[in-house]
Amino acid sequence: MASSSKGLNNFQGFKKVLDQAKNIIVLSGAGISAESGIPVFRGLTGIWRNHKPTSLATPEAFTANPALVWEFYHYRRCVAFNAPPNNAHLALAKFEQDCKTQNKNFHIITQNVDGLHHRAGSKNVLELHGALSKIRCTHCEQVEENWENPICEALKDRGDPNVTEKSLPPIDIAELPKCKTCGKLARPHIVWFGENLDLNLFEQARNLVEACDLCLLVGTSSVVMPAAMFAPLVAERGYPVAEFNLNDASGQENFQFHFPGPCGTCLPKALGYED
Ligand code: BV8
Ligand code: ZN
Repeated sequence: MASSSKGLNNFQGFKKVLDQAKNIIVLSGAGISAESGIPVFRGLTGIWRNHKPTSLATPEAFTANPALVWEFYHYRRCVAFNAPPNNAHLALAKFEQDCKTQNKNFHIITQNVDGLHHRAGSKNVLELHGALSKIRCTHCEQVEENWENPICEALKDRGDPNVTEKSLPPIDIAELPKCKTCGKLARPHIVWFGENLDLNLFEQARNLVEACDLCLLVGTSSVVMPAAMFAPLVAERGYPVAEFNLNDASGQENFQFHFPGPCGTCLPKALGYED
């Protein structure tokens, strides 16, 4: 593939930069999990009973109809818990091991909540927006891991993306997941739109962004703040950003490298694991 001044498919140039870098970060979004069969976030629109995910992933939606929001997350848990990590996740997990032997720092900052980086074997992962496998008490704020599927009896056989809501019997709030500590209603431990990120996680991510000398931006439409400002920050600091996306998502001219195509193919190739 021809490379151009825009660093389009410049695998050789990227490999040189990669070999010299000492503090590498990956910023990943829903596109890295697409080849695992998980619908991308903006692609989810209309997939789940014609609801826009951005209208369900909000505290207001949960207050208004906790059962509907829990059905949405029950569906997402079913899909994510049964999805295998793909070659992009696996290549990053392998690369983390190689960085360790070469005394390089490597971290993944992900917007995804599907847990696939961990399942691929990655250790240094910051889950900026939380995780489908965690729930938090709406009363005492206790956070617990929960892989049960269904998470509660009332959600068994619910969550079908194609069914018309009206045909379903309502789920009483008392039947929804509860906190194991105080027994009150639990919610997904996920950052919804309009909610603050965990400040400690955000600070950690900011520090990694300020300290890195190479940033790989993988499978994100770069529209959700504050995660979308990280890669441009690296470029403004004068360090290389390599974007892996089906298309030229961010359109950022000051990103040094662009690898258009499925990241399950381009990323292992760029990291030198596949020809
Ligand atoms: C906050 C959990 C303050 C939920 C998520 C107006 C303007 C600007 C900002 C705002 C605004 N109004 C409100 C805001 C703030 C808002 C925001 O950004 N809204 C957007 C919609 C405009 N942000 C917030 O509310 C955040 N909170 O700002 O608080 C603060 C600030 C700093 C510090 C503390 C507090 C909270 C945002 C978190 C929302 N929660 N997730 C859930 O998942 O259920 S975000 C959600 O979108 C997902 O996590 C998802 O990961 C994320 C971003 O989407 P992408 O990952 O990029 O996915 P998308 O589908 O969009 O794109 C997929 C990409 O992959 C595409 O480019 C596609 O081409 C590519 N692709 C597809 N297949 C492949 C591929 N690439 C390679 N290979 C493939 N095979
Ligand atoms: Zn509680």
